[in-house]
Amino acid sequence: MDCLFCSILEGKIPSAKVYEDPFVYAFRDINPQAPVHVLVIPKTHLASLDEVTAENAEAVSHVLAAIPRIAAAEGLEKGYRVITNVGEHGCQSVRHLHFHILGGKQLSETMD
Ligand code: DGP
Repeated sequence: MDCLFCSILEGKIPSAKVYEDPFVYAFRDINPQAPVHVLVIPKTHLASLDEVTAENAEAVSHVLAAIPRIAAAEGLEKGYRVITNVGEHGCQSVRHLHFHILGGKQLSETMD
Protein backbone atom coordinates (compact mmCIF):
# COMPACT_ATOMS: atom_id res chain seq x y z
CA MET A 1 0.00 0.00 0.00
CA ASP A 2 1.35 3.37 -1.00
CA CYS A 3 0.65 5.73 1.92
CA LEU A 4 2.73 8.83 2.63
CA PHE A 5 2.12 8.80 6.38
CA CYS A 6 2.80 5.06 6.62
CA SER A 7 6.14 5.81 4.93
CA ILE A 8 6.78 8.50 7.56
CA LEU A 9 5.92 5.98 10.31
CA GLU A 10 8.37 3.51 8.79
CA GLY A 11 11.08 6.18 8.70
CA LYS A 12 11.34 6.04 4.90
CA ILE A 13 10.44 9.73 4.76
CA PRO A 14 11.93 12.05 7.40
CA SER A 15 9.68 14.01 9.72
CA ALA A 16 10.03 16.35 12.67
CA LYS A 17 8.75 14.17 15.51
CA VAL A 18 6.83 15.87 18.28
CA TYR A 19 5.39 12.87 20.15
CA GLU A 20 5.31 9.10 19.93
CA ASP A 21 3.81 6.24 21.90
CA PRO A 22 2.96 2.66 20.92
CA PHE A 23 -0.23 3.76 19.13
CA VAL A 24 0.32 7.37 18.09
CA TYR A 25 2.84 9.45 16.16
CA ALA A 26 2.86 13.25 15.90
CA PHE A 27 5.04 15.44 13.70
CA ARG A 28 5.21 18.97 12.36
CA ASP A 29 3.22 19.77 9.22
CA ILE A 30 5.49 20.45 6.25
CA ASN A 31 3.31 23.44 5.29
CA PRO A 32 2.39 25.08 8.60
CA GLN A 33 -0.81 27.14 8.70
CA ALA A 34 -0.13 28.51 12.19
CA PRO A 35 2.91 29.01 14.46
CA VAL A 36 2.17 25.53 15.86
CA HIS A 37 0.87 23.02 13.31
CA VAL A 38 1.22 19.41 14.33
CA LEU A 39 -0.24 16.31 12.66
CA VAL A 40 -1.30 13.48 14.95
CA ILE A 41 -1.86 10.06 13.42
CA PRO A 42 -2.71 6.54 14.55
CA LYS A 43 0.00 4.00 13.77
CA THR A 44 -2.79 1.79 12.46
CA HIS A 45 -3.65 2.73 8.89
CA LEU A 46 -7.16 4.12 8.55
CA ALA A 47 -7.85 6.19 5.44
CA SER A 48 -9.99 8.78 7.21
CA LEU A 49 -12.57 9.26 9.93
CA ASP A 50 -14.98 7.54 7.53
CA GLU A 51 -13.26 4.22 8.31
CA VAL A 52 -13.68 4.49 12.08
CA THR A 53 -16.01 1.90 13.61
CA ALA A 54 -16.79 0.74 17.11
CA GLU A 55 -14.32 -2.11 16.54
CA ASN A 56 -11.30 0.06 15.60
CA ALA A 57 -12.17 3.23 17.53
CA GLU A 58 -9.54 2.42 20.15
CA ALA A 59 -6.83 3.50 17.70
CA VAL A 60 -8.53 6.88 17.49
CA SER A 61 -9.07 7.14 21.24
CA HIS A 62 -5.30 6.93 21.74
CA VAL A 63 -4.85 9.77 19.26
CA LEU A 64 -7.46 11.92 20.99
CA ALA A 65 -5.93 11.22 24.39
CA ALA A 66 -2.51 12.30 23.11
CA ILE A 67 -3.71 15.61 21.65
CA PRO A 68 -4.08 17.61 24.90
CA ARG A 69 -0.70 16.36 26.09
CA ILE A 70 0.92 17.43 22.82
CA ALA A 71 -0.86 20.80 22.99
CA ALA A 72 0.40 21.36 26.53
CA ALA A 73 3.95 20.43 25.53
CA GLU A 74 3.70 22.91 22.63
CA GLY A 75 2.69 25.70 25.04
CA LEU A 76 -0.87 26.06 23.75
CA GLU A 77 -2.39 26.91 27.13
CA LYS A 78 -4.43 29.73 25.54
CA GLY A 79 -6.18 27.26 23.26
CA TYR A 80 -5.93 25.57 19.92
CA ARG A 81 -7.98 24.00 17.13
CA VAL A 82 -8.17 20.35 16.09
CA ILE A 83 -9.25 19.51 12.54
CA THR A 84 -9.57 16.31 10.57
CA ASN A 85 -10.35 16.67 6.89
CA VAL A 86 -12.41 13.94 5.23
CA GLY A 87 -12.64 13.30 1.51
CA GLU A 88 -12.84 15.61 -1.46
CA HIS A 89 -15.12 18.29 -0.02
CA GLY A 90 -13.11 18.22 3.20
CA CYS A 91 -9.92 18.82 1.17
CA GLN A 92 -8.24 15.70 2.54
CA SER A 93 -4.99 15.30 0.61
CA VAL A 94 -3.35 12.42 2.53
CA ARG A 95 -5.43 9.28 2.91
CA HIS A 96 -4.20 8.30 6.36
CA LEU A 97 -6.37 9.54 9.21
CA HIS A 98 -4.75 12.57 10.79
CA PHE A 99 -5.71 15.35 13.15
CA HIS A 100 -4.26 18.81 12.69
CA ILE A 101 -3.41 20.73 15.87
CA LEU A 102 -3.28 24.44 15.07
CA GLY A 103 -2.32 27.11 17.56
CA GLY A 104 0.17 29.64 18.80
CA LYS A 105 -1.90 32.63 17.67
CA GLN A 106 -5.48 33.89 17.76
CA LEU A 107 -7.24 31.71 15.16
CA SER A 108 -10.07 32.98 12.97
CA GLU A 109 -13.71 32.47 13.97
CA THR A 110 -14.52 30.91 10.61
CA MET A 111 -13.68 27.33 9.83
CA ASP A 112 -14.48 27.09 6.12
P1 DGP B 1 -4.94 17.19 4.69
O1 DGP B 1 -5.10 18.26 3.66
O2 DGP B 1 -5.93 17.33 5.83
O3 DGP B 1 -4.93 15.81 4.10
O4 DGP B 1 -3.52 17.45 5.35
C1 DGP B 1 -2.35 16.85 4.94
C2 DGP B 1 -1.23 17.62 5.54
O5 DGP B 1 -0.05 16.87 5.40
C3 DGP B 1 -0.96 18.97 4.86
O6 DGP B 1 -1.22 20.01 5.80
C4 DGP B 1 0.50 18.93 4.48
C5 DGP B 1 1.03 17.75 5.23
N1 DGP B 1 2.05 17.01 4.52
C6 DGP B 1 1.99 16.52 3.26
N2 DGP B 1 3.10 15.86 2.96
C7 DGP B 1 3.91 15.93 4.06
C8 DGP B 1 5.20 15.42 4.37
O7 DGP B 1 5.87 14.75 3.58
N3 DGP B 1 5.69 15.71 5.60
C9 DGP B 1 5.00 16.44 6.52
N4 DGP B 1 5.58 16.67 7.70
N5 DGP B 1 3.75 16.92 6.27
C10 DGP B 1 3.23 16.67 5.05
